[in-house]
Amino acid sequence: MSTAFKTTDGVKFNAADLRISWEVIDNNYQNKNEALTALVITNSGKNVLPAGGWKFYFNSGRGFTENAVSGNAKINQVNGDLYSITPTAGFKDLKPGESARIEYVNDDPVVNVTDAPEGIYMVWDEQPEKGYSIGSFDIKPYKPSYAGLVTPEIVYDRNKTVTDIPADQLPKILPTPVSYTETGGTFTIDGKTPVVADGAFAKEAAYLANSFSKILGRPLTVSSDAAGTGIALKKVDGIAPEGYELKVSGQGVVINASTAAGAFYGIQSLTNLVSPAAWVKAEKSIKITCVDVKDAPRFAHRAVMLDVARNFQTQQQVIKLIEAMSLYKLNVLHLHLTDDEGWRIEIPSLPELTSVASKRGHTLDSKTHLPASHGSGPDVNNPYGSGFYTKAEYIEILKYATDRHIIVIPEIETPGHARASIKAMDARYDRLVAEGKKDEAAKYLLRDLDDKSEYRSVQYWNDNVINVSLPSTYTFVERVVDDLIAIYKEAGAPLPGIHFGGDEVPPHVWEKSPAYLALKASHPEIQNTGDLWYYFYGRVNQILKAKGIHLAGWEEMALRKTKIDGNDTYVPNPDFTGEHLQADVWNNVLGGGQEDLAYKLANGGYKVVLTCVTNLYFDMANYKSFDEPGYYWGAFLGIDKFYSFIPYDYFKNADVDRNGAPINQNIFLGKQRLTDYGKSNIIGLQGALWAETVKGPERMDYMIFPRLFGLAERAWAADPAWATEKDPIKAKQEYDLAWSTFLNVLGKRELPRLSYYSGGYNYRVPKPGISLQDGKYASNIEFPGLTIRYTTNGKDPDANSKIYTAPVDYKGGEIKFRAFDPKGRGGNIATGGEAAEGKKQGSTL
Ligand code: TNX
Repeated sequence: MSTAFKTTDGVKFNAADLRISWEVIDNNYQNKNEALTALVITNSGKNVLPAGGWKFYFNSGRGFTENAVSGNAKINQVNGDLYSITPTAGFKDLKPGESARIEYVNDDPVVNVTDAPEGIYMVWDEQPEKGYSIGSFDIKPYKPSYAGLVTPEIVYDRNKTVTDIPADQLPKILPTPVSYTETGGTFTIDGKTPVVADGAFAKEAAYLANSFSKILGRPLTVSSDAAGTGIALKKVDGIAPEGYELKVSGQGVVINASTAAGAFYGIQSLTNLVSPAAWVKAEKSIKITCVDVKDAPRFAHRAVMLDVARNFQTQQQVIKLIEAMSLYKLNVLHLHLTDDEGWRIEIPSLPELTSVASKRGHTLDSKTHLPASHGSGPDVNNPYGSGFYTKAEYIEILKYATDRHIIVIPEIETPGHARASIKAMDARYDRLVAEGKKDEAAKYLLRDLDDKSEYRSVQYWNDNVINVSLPSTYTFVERVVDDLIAIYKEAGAPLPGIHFGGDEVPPHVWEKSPAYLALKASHPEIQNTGDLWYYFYGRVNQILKAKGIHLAGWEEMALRKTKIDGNDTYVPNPDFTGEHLQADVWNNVLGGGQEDLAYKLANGGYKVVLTCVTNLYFDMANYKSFDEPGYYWGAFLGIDKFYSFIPYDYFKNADVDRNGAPINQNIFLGKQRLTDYGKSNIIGLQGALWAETVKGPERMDYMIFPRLFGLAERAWAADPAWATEKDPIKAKQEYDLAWSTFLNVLGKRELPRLSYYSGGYNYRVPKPGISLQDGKYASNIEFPGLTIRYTTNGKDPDANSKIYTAPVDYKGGEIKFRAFDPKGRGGNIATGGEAAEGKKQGSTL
């Protein structure tokens, strides 16, 4: 995209000549708990930036006061997270080499880098439909001093409780099997070891033979000779579905299972027994520790939700996720394929869904593509803003997942969070109207053209809710469902359920829609717009039921809003119990009042997938620190939150609120606990990666790994002793030992494996902890086994810096510690000593 534009008064200015940086000036401006921040705009070109006649656009999930404190600009919200900044009379011509500052107030203090504006671009008033990329944007380092800040010193104290356990004493299968015994000795697998499989497990045998080629440089041979020794896959009745028995002895490997899924998990456990080093380069043979394992999962539904709508992820990246999920025995991939900011799957009958709504770039009307969001910028070729899976690509994903016993649940978000669908169907309407086909045009329309209702969604959109009173909405739903069924059929993939969203519909929607008023007049059960909710999901459920598919949704789908003593409350909607509706329940924000929602719904008869924001949200930041990316509206989520989650009693070890402050246990008084009947309705667990802040594959890996191990452990392994132990002291001792073992397994086995497995994952390498004691700097790391390196010359440690082995004499100046994975990939840096500004010590940035 060109960046030069000539204005009518002859001024030529190239937006690429602008360098913009953002900085925090005062994080508690005028003691109002608001942040004063600045955009510093530098003209690095040879021409003058005129004082006016242009705007900047940018994205942010935050709110701002309209007038810049610096008196030279106005900030206006456009829609959703898109804002414009218009220079006012106070903005002067910016000559080459000069900088200007726009200082403005943010409604909330800045917590981390995710709070910075993003995707700034420029638009000239005379050419409003065209956006120009600026030259560069950067975030100035900032050292906050807010409550709850996690410093490297605090990290040090936390890591201190982790004992270092020698690698040979660690269990070699994760998630933890029901029973696991090392029986002594090893068995050697080489290129000649045959795989001998029961006919029912032919596919699994082929998978095993192929997957070992990455370790041995050639695939294993599959033999039907039942007498041969090697790796035997045997069908044995009486083993739990998905369960298996694995025996490795000097004579060979035997995997018994009653189902193909069970045989597959036996294979994955065998793969897990292989030393992580085997993935670095192929060897002629590998030794496997002899074990006796009996295993079966705790929950049938072990899911990861991936949002590819907010920011796109490639097919390749989804396949990589499937690889890791299957190794650690997760079996459901819930793909959030549509939202306000994008539609990501080709639906052959409705081409505008992708030709228009899979693209983002500068636009004033969303007619050919959607607007910039989450920093995707003016250019429709941005790889995170734009993109979709063709039917063929999606089929490949499905086949890949099916071979690994993973079900892919598509999510079509309705009726809220649906701007992409609405705009696509508007574009289809416009096209057919222009062709003179008015009736055909309205067939799939998702909004009432005469609706004058005004609303703003939680994420500030004013036009993102499908009108559920229109018959065309149901024609659309059925069309999409039929196309999805055809796609899954062609892939040979199961489609037990479709997720229809049901998240966050704002107040005042539909109120002034003639279509709604007409529906209400003919349907006595519809008294107000709230009742439309049950009407809509009732109809969607009927559409799906007729096709043998169950309806899944976010919690609101299963709720009926009512009042108690005049206050709003929710009860499980009795209309749908008995319909086997699957509710993914996320809201248990501590102190928010809905802590028991998941238990209420399970007790009330809904099939519940625990997707608790306090313990299972991958998009939340790991902890409170400026350099740790991610949202934090629900909680800060270190891997300990995933690991320590107690599915049947998650109140039990809830300790801190979303600000990291200790919670008052009284918030659980009067809350529903899970009944035995309710337990039978908890079908599983789901970790969720929402993607507003996730641009590109590296960040996706960073947010998911290694927290995924905590999820896998809780979804698969039996209830650990510490979760049910009544004596708190004993429970704590049990927990501490289990936690240390888990972290050592990660640091010494699974993270080194992930560095190479399937091309390698960009998992989060944590910042080391540091502590100054008696003139020496000590350092430690959350995952014992990762290498810590340090420098004392002010430079950032790299893969060649000195390795930390014992406390380092401190003689003044800056000292920097950084952990590395086996490939030499470094994490965030812990800086000790006198930092550049003369502060005593703290984290970088
Ligand atoms: C809430 S949790 C949402 C999503 C956002 C997410 C960001 C839920 C069902 N809705 O739309 O992406 O927060 O954390």
